[in-house]
Amino acid sequence: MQRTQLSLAVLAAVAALTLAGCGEEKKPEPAAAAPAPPPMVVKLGHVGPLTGGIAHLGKDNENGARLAVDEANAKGLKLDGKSVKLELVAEDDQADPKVGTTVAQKLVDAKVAGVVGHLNSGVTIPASAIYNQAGIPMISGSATNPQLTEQGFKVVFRVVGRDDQQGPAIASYLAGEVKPKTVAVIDDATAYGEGLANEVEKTLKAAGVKVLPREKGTDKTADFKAILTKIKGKKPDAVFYGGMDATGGPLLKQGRELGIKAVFAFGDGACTDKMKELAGDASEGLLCSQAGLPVQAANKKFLDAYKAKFKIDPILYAPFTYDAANLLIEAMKKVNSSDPAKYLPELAKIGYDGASGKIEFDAKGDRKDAEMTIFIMKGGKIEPIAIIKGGKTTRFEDFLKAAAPAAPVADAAKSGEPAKAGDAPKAAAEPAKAMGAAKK
Ligand code: ABU
Repeated sequence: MQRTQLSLAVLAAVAALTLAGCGEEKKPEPAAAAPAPPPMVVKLGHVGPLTGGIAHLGKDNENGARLAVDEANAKGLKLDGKSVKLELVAEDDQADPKVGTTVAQKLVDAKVAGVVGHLNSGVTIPASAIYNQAGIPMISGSATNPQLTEQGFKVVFRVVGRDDQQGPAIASYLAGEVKPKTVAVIDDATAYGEGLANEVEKTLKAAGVKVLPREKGTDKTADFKAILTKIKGKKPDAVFYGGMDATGGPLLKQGRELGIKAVFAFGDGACTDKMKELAGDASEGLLCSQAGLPVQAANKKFLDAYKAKFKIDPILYAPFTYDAANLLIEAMKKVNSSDPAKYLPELAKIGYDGASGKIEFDAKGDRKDAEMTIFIMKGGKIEPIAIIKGGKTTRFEDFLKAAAPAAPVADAAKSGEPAKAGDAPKAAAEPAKAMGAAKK
């Protein structure tokens, strides 16, 4: 036994000496590199109608917000020393106030850090109370009813103008250029449609224009023939409709089919190229307004990026929802935090150069100095005629020249050609001249 132990000890010593001699001393394994911690996920909500008659506008809004989020992620975002991945939580409010409050609560429960939306004023206003209760900032890129920012909610912002700016702008155009004696006003009984129609009526009456008793549809009306037949008998020179393009298209088509020759004028919700698809040739000569700069005046970087990502052009509010999402992100970056309580004060005082121009908010959360645009439908496309800002009217052609001298100019803007609608009253050749009542 002793001999065996001795032999083993000798063998071990020889082996150790041999290894040492060969320089094969066992080195400690290097510690494996620690995996990078996963990025902190910050959720941003987007809400708009993704189903129903104006789903195309809801999707356009969502695309704008998604582009901003994807760009920020691609660039890389760090808050408080941590890598951040933004996640867009997109919800469908079906343009319905009840559904809107349900999905607003869903977003609050999902702990989103901010919300872009909603699209419709009638949905945004009740939903805003839920975000306000939860202290979550929300920015609408399209809701124009003044009441939204008159509620005194500190979390509420919008990057478009208000209908008490838009209504006077389109009504002043009508009164000053089309010079109607009598105007029929129809609305869709929503907060937006009715509110805008009220503003238009007020301005027309102040300009001495006779306004017929109000006619009403809904945001789902498909057949306006009874209303239009009644209106036709009163021979108005112009018809104003407060509503969205999904109902404005059929209204215009049916109006022309019934032989109404009046100039038709709509607000922003029905100021899209979709009118050609919905109303066909009846859409030619339509006048309409937008409570912001036209989509074609959005910056090139945005327009190119949108087209590259979604393979279509933006429709209406996408530059505004893009800006809204970027505003939330910028405010977070400024305070190095996605905590709404920390970045909200920064958002309220932000100055930001967006796709839709320079953005600052007033004390109510409204966009300061929002532009209003007047358009005409020509050759199946809505084309900007004039921009109104701070009470000053600029022909779109001149606006573009001032902004970017080499920018291409739309045909209608070049000619300054006014509305033509069948045998409608002739408008003046200088569309911008009589406007200027667009101040809040
Ligand atoms: N601004 C027109 C469409 C959205 C809204 O209801 O206000």
